[in-house]
Amino acid sequence: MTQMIAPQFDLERIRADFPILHQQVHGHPLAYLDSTASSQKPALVIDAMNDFYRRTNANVHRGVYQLSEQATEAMEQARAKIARFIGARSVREIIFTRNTTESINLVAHAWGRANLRPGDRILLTEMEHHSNLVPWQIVAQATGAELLFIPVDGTGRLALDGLDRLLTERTKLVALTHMSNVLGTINPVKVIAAAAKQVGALVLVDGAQSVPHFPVDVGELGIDFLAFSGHKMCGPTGVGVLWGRKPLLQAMPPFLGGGSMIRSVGLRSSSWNDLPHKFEAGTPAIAEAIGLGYAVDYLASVGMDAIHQAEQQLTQYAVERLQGIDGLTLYGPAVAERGGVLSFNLAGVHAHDVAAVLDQQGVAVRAGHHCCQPLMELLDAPATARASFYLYTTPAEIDQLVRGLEKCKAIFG
Ligand code: 7TS
Repeated sequence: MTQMIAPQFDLERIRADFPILHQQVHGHPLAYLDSTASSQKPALVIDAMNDFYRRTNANVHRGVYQLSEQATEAMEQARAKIARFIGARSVREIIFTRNTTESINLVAHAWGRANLRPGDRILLTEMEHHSNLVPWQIVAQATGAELLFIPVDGTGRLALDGLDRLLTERTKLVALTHMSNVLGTINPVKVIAAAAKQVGALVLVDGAQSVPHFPVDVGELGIDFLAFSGHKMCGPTGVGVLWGRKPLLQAMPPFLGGGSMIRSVGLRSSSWNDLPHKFEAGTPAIAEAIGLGYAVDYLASVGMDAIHQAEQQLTQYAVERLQGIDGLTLYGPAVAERGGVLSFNLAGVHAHDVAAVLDQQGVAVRAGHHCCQPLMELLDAPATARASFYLYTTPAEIDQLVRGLEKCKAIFG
């Protein structure tokens, strides 16, 4: 069994920052193992939003009065923090959206409808979340573009040996997840982006599971668009981010029309505001954007490298413990190529029953298809149970998971 190396941060101090973690569920300490679906929030994020509503609340980019200016300033500071966090060259490249899903839809509709022609190709992978699949299906149907897929091999990694054949001058966009929310696989985005550039294709990365868990630098990756969600990275729900390279965003038509996104409006036509406002129609999620800025501060203060290292340690420990359970099938690649997401099934027990029994033991895991139905078909599993980790997860919670699974086996024989 692996000796657990202590993380580079004080785990108990980190846990003290998250008020929700300190409670009992069904008479057991809560073991929250569903951060892939949504992370918990540190008190400083909750307090920042509370504070905004108590002291500064007003609409942004509109009023000339003090509160509105302060609200605008706070939101723009958050944008600047996020730009720094992912290595964006300009704050204008940070578009606030509702979530990863909306960020991808923005590119699919604004860029896709303007640029895709019949016969053009979009290259995806077989492990995409529905939010990086369905928007492309809709846009492909509207434009006559074709969808191609990088296959997933038996070990849960992308099979890249055929990449040369899949990428041609007809490929206009490659859109892929940085880390699978089912298998935990971390994809070699930099390598794939370099190959895509050889044929002149743009690259969109679904960073919903990467930006929260390890350092992501858009320049270093050589990509064109990055989509991620605030709620998976210690921030609130209702706010997400699209990063795009400025010349691309400037050339794209708007996604949604309305207030804030215009320069001037006539009865029959209008002109568009500068970036980022062109893509931020209507009143944004102001408190949430500010909260996300604080979440980024928090993650940066702990250190993204330290978070990644701690999660890998924990994953190694969890894999060894789970592999010790008779009848348990664990999906996905070796620990070196994955993050803290473990999907599994217990022989003869439906994943939903596994999750229900675990809940009785205070362990929160998700069960189902995890919005990846095509991948589940490949795994030949209608559903999996999934335990996922974050910076606040402890080895004791993994032990609690393992005890819960033993209980599950006892109940279902
Ligand atoms: N992409 C990936 C890789 C994801 O894991 C998710 C959410 C999304 C996109 C969509 O994010 P949203 O914030 O727009 O909803 N994944 C999950 C999950 O695995 N369980 O619940 C949500």
